[in-house]
Amino acid sequence: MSLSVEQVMALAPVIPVLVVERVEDALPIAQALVKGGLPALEVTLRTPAALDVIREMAKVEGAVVGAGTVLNPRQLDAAMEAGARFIVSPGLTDPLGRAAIAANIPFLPGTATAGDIMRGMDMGLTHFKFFPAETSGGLPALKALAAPLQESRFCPTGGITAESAPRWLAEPFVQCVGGSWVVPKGPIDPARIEALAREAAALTGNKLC
Ligand code: 3PG
Ligand code: 3PY
Repeated sequence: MSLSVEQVMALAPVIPVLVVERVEDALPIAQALVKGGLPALEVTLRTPAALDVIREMAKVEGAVVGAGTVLNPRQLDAAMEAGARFIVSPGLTDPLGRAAIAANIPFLPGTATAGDIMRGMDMGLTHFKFFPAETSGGLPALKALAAPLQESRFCPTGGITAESAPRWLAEPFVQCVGGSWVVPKGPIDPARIEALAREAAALTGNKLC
């Protein structure tokens, strides 16, 4: 079943950003995340194994596997061919934006300025990643950007933690956040990943955090 970008962003409050080096880690990681309540999985194309990791993770029941760090139309095609159901990029270029729209695949381009977002709006996009979220000015910056660009909805990513996520999720223009904290670096520990996923899946907006 194909989903809209809104539907992908509504699956859970957190989209785990995954950098997976070994194909054999794909199934245990995806199973633990889905079991913990995080079905939308962003597999970054930053390792030689990434496309095979997408293929493996796509076999996990309940997983909605997307590709991150997609930089150009060639990588978009490769990710879709591997089974990616949504596409995330660190920034928005014309060739990638047009290719994703033509392919009719949910696309979350990275934006950090009003010009980035306006370029996306010109293409008909309404949902954006805010990246790198903390170093681009954090929540005060996104609040200032969202005020004049009221139709836009965001998935802030970059420097967000389980502790800071509730502050972001409390804003009406934030649909979900992305982050790598749910799968700690090092040897895979499925029980720990599942526990971190469960905690992330339960996060809600909290202005007091
Ligand atoms: C990344 O670039 O890997 C993502 O933005 C996730 O960043 P994080 O490790 O700061 O969550
Ligand atoms: C991506 O992986 O698409 C990024 O922009 C970094 O999270």
